[in-house]
Amino acid sequence: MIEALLALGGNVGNSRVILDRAVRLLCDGKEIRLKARSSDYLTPPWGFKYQPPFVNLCIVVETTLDPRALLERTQQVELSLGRDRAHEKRNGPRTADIDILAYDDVALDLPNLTLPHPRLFERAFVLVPLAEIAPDKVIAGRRVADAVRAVDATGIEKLAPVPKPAAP
Ligand code: A4P
Ligand code: MG
Repeated sequence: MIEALLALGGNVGNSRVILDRAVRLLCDGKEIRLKARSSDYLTPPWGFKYQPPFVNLCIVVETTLDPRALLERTQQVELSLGRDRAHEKRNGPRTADIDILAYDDVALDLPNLTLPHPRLFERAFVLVPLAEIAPDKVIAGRRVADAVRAVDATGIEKLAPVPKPAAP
């Protein structure tokens, strides 16, 4: 089993419900096991500003899949949740985006997969949830808890857990 860190985000539809489904679809308990999950965060849109706020979260998983197979699996989950890459604008609205932030200490630069994720350290919407569950993780020589202090986290709001329906 290899440890991988993933970031999820979305701002179309009921993002908390959609991203919760994404985590459950992805982490089947066999090839991908959920080790830790951050809170959900409401985050101001980054990049293209004129769109609704996003919900973001991060997870730590253990997996038997190699990096390419893991990417394939994340893209299958995005599609099954209604993501339509053909009609999306870069940095624009989407139902569910799943990025692989890091896969063990692997460094990779393939046409469709760069590891660690090249824009990870610019993004408070990734670093804030990641620092909640993996503050001591070192990625590309940087400790997550240090990296989060270097970004502007203005407007990022930690959301309370979604209440579970009361038992009958
Ligand atoms: N790809 C390469 N490396 C990776 C990796 N490590 N993990 C390739 C995942 N994918 C990777 O991705 C484009 C291509 O990147 C894929 O085909 C894959 O082979 P994509 O998901 O289609 O496009 P993208 O995610 O829009 O690209 P990018 O540049 O990563 O954009 P963002 O930032 O993910 O854009 N604001 C807030 N607050 N929260 C957000 O979650 N997200 C975006 C979306 C914009 N603004 C946001 C948020
Ligand atoms: Mg993506």
